[in-house]
Amino acid sequence: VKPNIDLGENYADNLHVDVLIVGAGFSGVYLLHKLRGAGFKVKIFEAGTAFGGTWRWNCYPGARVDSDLPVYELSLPEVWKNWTWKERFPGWQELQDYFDYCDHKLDLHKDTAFNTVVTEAQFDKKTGLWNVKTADGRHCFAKYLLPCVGFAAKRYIPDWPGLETFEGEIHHSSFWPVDDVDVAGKRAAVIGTGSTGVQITQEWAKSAKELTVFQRTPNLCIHMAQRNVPMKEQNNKKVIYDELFKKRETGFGGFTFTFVEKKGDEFTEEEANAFMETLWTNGDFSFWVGTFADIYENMKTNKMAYDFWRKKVWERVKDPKTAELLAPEVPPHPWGCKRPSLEQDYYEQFNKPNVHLVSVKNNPIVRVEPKGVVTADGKLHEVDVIAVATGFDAVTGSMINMNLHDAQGHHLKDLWKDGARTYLGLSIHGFPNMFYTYGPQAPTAFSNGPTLIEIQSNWIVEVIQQMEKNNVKYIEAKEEAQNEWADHVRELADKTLFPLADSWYMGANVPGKKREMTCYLKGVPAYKQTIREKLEEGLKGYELV
Ligand code: N01
Repeated sequence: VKPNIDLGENYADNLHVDVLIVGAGFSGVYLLHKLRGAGFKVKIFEAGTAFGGTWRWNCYPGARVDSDLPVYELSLPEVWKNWTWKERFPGWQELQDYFDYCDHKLDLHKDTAFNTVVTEAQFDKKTGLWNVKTADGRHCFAKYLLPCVGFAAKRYIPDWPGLETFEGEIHHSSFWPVDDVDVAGKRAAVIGTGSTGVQITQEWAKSAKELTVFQRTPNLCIHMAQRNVPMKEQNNKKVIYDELFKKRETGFGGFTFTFVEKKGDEFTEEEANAFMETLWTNGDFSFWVGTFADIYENMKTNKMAYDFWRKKVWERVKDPKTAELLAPEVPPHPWGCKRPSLEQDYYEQFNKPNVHLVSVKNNPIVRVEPKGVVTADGKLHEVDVIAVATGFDAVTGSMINMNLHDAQGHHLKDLWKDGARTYLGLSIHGFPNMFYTYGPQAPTAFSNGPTLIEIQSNWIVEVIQQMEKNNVKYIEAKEEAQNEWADHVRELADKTLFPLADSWYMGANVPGKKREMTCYLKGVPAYKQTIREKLEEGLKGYELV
């Protein structure tokens, strides 16, 4: 059957598969392996040149993951059994090696087309097929389309006038040159102090002649207890890996730890300090998503964490003015309601004479000139190299970027102009037979990646298998069910302190973007239970044709 939508030049020569996956990061790799194993004809289209998704693009200096091993890897024994990491929090090079190893073990490349950018996709209800077009004019027809494009595929660069006139070297962190950028003997600038800006600062402060860090909002960073993990230690622990991979699905944030049951005011001051000290010593995200039960609901508890954190920073920064900019007395937002970064020696960098912190909170960057960056006070900050670490049109931007159209031809961008609407953070009404991972209205920003990705992917595989068994042509999320889910996601957020922060979680980092919570805030275990229930109740909320 030929779809009646703009066929390729020769339909018969086009690619025909059961499942087309877009993106070759954790989700794409896992889904390809699982679906192929279940007997489906599957292909991946990947814009980049190798496996790894975000870890191929974001190869800026110091890029490393904030989840410790072994939770930040796939639970596939054929991969983890003989794979050894070097560091507790692996860097981008190691992660790239890991993905190459996945390819080696799982033979992924034979079903992956690299350098393949999806430019348009639409489902045809008559044929029950997706028609997917690529930048180089290819077409693929697939019964199922799985966008696995992550939450950070669309970079955000402020529209500073004069950006193109800069005479030095300038790069956004997510489009970093593979050959890196040498700042030795140069004047460098980092714009933005999110997780990316913090990591670049830590590196460049050690090699640049001068480094200027432009900070709009301080990052409330947690200390990372980084260390080398000997192979023997990892191998000894592998006997409990299966157990750990199950356990990470029970933690709110997809980690093996979770919030304690006690609220802040159920601790004495002494107990609370001792508790926070223990979490701090862990040097991981337990200080963020393994802490007081009510930290994101109760301002008093939240402030207790902030004050503890602030003291830790002040102990490390010598100049009080700089310390006040990095860790102000009045919190810039409730603690943890913007993504905290894990840092190793970020704060110490500001004690160096070659490192300058410029607050652009009340004195914003107004333009870029050939010689550098100009702030509102008229000052030209002369630099040779700029790292633009201004983040992403996060969570919703990745899929909008794919130019997806619903079955009637509406662009996803228009459908979401007043806010994202999804069902279960997996499907969208009007987009039959499409399931996405690690995107809007799922725990995404609040979950360790591989944990959520596996939960969602296992669900997707099961749904596809059920559909094929029952000869279902297509499945589509019902509009009422979608509205209910979208409202639920918002209501959950409204009970918390998260809407008080101007974060990318809230879409607040991109001018003009609808301000709303983009992710599901009830935690990974509740999410897993809910999506499983819908499946077991006969795919409640979906229409099956
Ligand atoms: O982006 P961000 P990111 N003038 O949006 C500033 C993951 N990640 O790339 O806070 C001046 O967090 C902006 O200021 P403000 C992780 O989930 C993980 O750093 O909006 N500054 C902010 O400081 C992370 O959260 C890892 O006031 C401007 C920065 O740019 C997510 O990716 C590593 C500005 C953007 O920070 C995104 O992180 C890296 C302007 N006009 C990333 N516009 C690890 O696991 C924006 N900013 C370690």
